[in-house]
Order: sequence, then structure tokens, then C-alpha cells
Amino acid sequence: MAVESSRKSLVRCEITDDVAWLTLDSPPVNALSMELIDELAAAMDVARPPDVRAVVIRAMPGSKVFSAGHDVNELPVNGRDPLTYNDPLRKVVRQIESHPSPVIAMVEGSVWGGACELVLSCDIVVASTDSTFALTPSRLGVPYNMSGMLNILKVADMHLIKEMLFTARPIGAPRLGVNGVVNVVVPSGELADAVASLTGAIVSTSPLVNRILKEELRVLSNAHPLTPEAHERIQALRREAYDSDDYQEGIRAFKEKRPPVFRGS
Ligand code: YXS
Repeated sequence: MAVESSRKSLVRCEITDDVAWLTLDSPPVNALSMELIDELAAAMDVARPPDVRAVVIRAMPGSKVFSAGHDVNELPVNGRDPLTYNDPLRKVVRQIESHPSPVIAMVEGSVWGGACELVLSCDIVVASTDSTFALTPSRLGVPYNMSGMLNILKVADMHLIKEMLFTARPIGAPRLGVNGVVNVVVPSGELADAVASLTGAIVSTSPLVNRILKEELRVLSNAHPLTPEAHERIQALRREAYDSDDYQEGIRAFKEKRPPVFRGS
């Protein structure tokens, strides 16, 4: 059942045997535009208990790019914070985290920027051996936001996070599997079976207890005391970035299809 829309759906939603399959279908690179995110959010609103006990988010089979991350064309360049509470990506990450059923990311192809956070905010990640993940804020001059950084801190160790953030280089799924960031890494031909094995197990356990355990873990993992002064300090640092020439240069270089020349101001 595709999510209701007047034109081709950007997110397909099929529900079979208590599992909702949400497929990103926004060629060429599933950029996380407002439109795509709104349709993913609408699909997640449909994919709920009692008909659904597990949700799978995937790209079209055989995709070379799972998602190129935030739609760069929608990043503000007028001195506004590019990643605020009501940013579409923030909304859908919160929706994944608070969805009452376990959400599995089924990954093939390359995952970029905000799409890494979307995948890593899922409860379980199953990825093909040749898939890659790249954290790209420093490649675009974007000051990633606090809850996004916290979500990444929850699932990876600091040295790996810093390597990914400071280099913006894609990291292969096998290495993320060894580091516990990705649950299951298999050849792409075995991806569907690996996900089916997980959903098969999940739908046979108590959906009530799974809902409670998931929410318990969400509340506990977000229990971070942050003083107002600490919050203001981080916001001041982020403003320094999105007010900078480097941020403008990062976005301009992307649009002009050339390497950025950052000057650190
Ligand atoms: O030139 P046309 O019109 O055909 O469009 C090209 C690209 O401009 C476009 N495109 C995007 N449009 C908006 N937002 C994007 N993130 C984005 N990525 C790509 O898609 C058309 C095909 O792209 P092309 O020719 O490069 O395809 P390719 O197969 O050679 O390469 C695919 C990628 C994904 C490897 C390449 O497009 C790429 O490196 N894209 C940028 C990935 C990235 O840096 N994403 C981060 C976005 S910013 C974000 O997520 C956060 C704010 S943060 O950076 O802080 O994490």
C-alpha cells in the first residue's frame, strides 16, 4: 500500500505478516527533502500496532545510494541555524525513537550525513558488506546539532566518531559491525533473509513489552543533565559555525560541484 499522495510516492509502505516495509523511493539519491521526510513520517503513522509489530526502513533493492542525507538545497544560507528542533530530519528521528515497535534499518549502498543519524537512530541496523557510512558535517561546514551528536554518541565509541566526523570519509559496514554500530553485516544477496530472521523473531515476542522496553531505553539514554550554561556554550559554538564563511563555502562548493576551500573562519 503506497502512502496516499497525488503523485508518485517517495516512500512505499507495505504491511505483511505484522511487519511494515517502508521503502525510500526518491531518485536519484533519496536526499532527505522535506517532502520525503513528510512521507516517511506519514508512513510511520500508518505503520503502527496492532497491525504492525516491527518496521523496516530500506531503499529500493539494489540501490547504490541508501540516502545522500539532508537535502543540501534545503539548508538555509542566511545565517539561520540549519538544524533546529523542527527540522524535518529531527522530527523523523524523534518519530523513529518514539515509535511503539522496533524499527530496523535495512541498508545497502552508501549512507551520508543526516541519513547516517536516521539509520543509527533505528533500533537495529542490518547492512550489506559493501555499504558505507559517512558523517559529513565537516565536509559541508555544517554544525551538527546536539541531539544528533548525542544519538551518534549513544551508538559508537568516541575515537570512531571523531575519525568519521573529522575526516568525513565513508566507513565500510564491516568495520562498523566489528565496533557494534551495525548489528548484522551480510552480503547484499543475504540482506533480505537476515532482516526476515530478525522480524520473524521480533513479531513472536510481546509487542507490549517491546514497546515498554524501547521507551524505557529511550528515556534512560536521553537522561543527560545539561546545564543552561553548557547548552548556551554549545549553541554559541554552533552559531560561530553557521555564521561562518566556511559554512557558506561548504554549501556553495557542493552546489558548484567542486571541492570546498575552507579557511577556518
Ligand atoms: O546535478 P544533479 O541535479 O543531477 O543532482 C545531483 C546531486 O546534486 C544530487 N544530490 C543531492 N541533492 C541534494 N542533497 C544532497 N545531499 C544530494 N546529494 C546528491 O543528486 C544528483 C546526483 O548526484 P551525483 O551526480 O553526485 O551522483 P553520484 O552517484 O555520482 O554520487 C552520489 C553521492 C551520494 C555519493 C554524491 O551525490 C554525494 O556525495 N552527495 C553528497 C553527500 C553528502 O555530503 N551528504 C550530506 C548532506 S548534508 C547533511 O546530511 C547534514 C546537514 S550533515 O552534513 O551535517 O551531516
